[in-house]
Amino acid sequence: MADLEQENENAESTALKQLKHVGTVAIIGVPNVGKSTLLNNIMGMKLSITCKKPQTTRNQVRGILERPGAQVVFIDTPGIHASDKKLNRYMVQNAVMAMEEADLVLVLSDFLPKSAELPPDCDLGIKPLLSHLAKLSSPVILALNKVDRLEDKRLLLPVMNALAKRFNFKDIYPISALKSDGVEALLEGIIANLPAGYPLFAAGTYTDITERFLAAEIIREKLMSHTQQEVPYSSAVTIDSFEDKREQEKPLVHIAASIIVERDSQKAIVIGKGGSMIRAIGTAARRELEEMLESRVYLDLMVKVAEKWTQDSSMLARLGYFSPEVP
Ligand SMILES: Nc1nc2c(ncn2[C@@H]2O[C@H](COP(=O)(O)OP(=O)(O)OP(=O)(O)O)[C@@H](O)[C@H]2O)c(=O)[nH]1
Ligand SMILES: [Mg+2]
Repeated sequence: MADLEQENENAESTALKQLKHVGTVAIIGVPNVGKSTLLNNIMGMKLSITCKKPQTTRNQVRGILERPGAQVVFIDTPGIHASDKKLNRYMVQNAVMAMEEADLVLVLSDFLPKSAELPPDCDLGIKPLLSHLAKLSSPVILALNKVDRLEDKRLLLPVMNALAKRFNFKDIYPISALKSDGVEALLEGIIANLPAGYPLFAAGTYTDITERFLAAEIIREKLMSHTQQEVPYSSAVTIDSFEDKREQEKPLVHIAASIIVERDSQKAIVIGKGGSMIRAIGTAARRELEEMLESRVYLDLMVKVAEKWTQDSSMLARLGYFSPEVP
């Protein structure tokens, strides 16, 4: 008991100790520029799913980075884009809210220069963001991602100088989130721009997402990569049961999940000929879940139709996509 009291006291005193640099950093950009890849790279683990198709991330995903004297809460957000669909409006609202509440905004762009001259109409491919950025009072840092694709790296410096003159960014960093290039310099720049403060999360906390949420997301990632056209954008995944038997002699996690689509025709695609597609999705998801959960995994997948769920507020809320801002 005395030990426990001592432990609580220690935890409290750690929480009450000011750090030199503390804050939330919203990672913002249009779809597909590599925001989730960057969060995973910073955290050294997969917290957020990624895909070569756009509009992958739908919720805020937090990764909490601890460095000596610093705690940084990175928030991965959905790509900002224009759409009338309720699900998409929820996604964009989610990103805008994260940006407005952040202590620092990290804008990610995959603009890569083709010559040393910055074209006069260059908007860095971030036009959908510009009106939101104009309203912010917090510092905004730009990272040019995917520089591993740039053949002539000598173009970077003159173009970054021109960008610094044209846009009001606090700093500009070239990075490759995929190859881990320039990320450390970016982190140092971010941390230097955060004020002193009390930790926002208890020491040792590295995320706010649950294994259950990540399991659903990993299934959705495999679904997105295996299917085409509208199916990835008409699908959601729910975890119906998550039986954790990792404590037993032969560790096992039994997951039952449903893939929700909007139409019977989409259900047929997800199931595939003789069940071939759902088997492929299930196998890919199970392999990754086994690695993540460090256990054998039994995965039961069902496919269900919920007509027009991407347009239906109550269905969206039931699937975890709820925002008071999107009626
Ligand atoms: N070559 C290269 N590809 C990258 C890099 N970073 C991300 N990608 C790829 O770009 C694609 C999109 O990456 P995501 O991390 O899912 O992008 P996102 O910005 O989170 O996308 P949304 O969630 O849809 O807004 C994936 O195929 C990534 O592998 C990079 O530094 N270099
Ligand atoms: Mg993403």
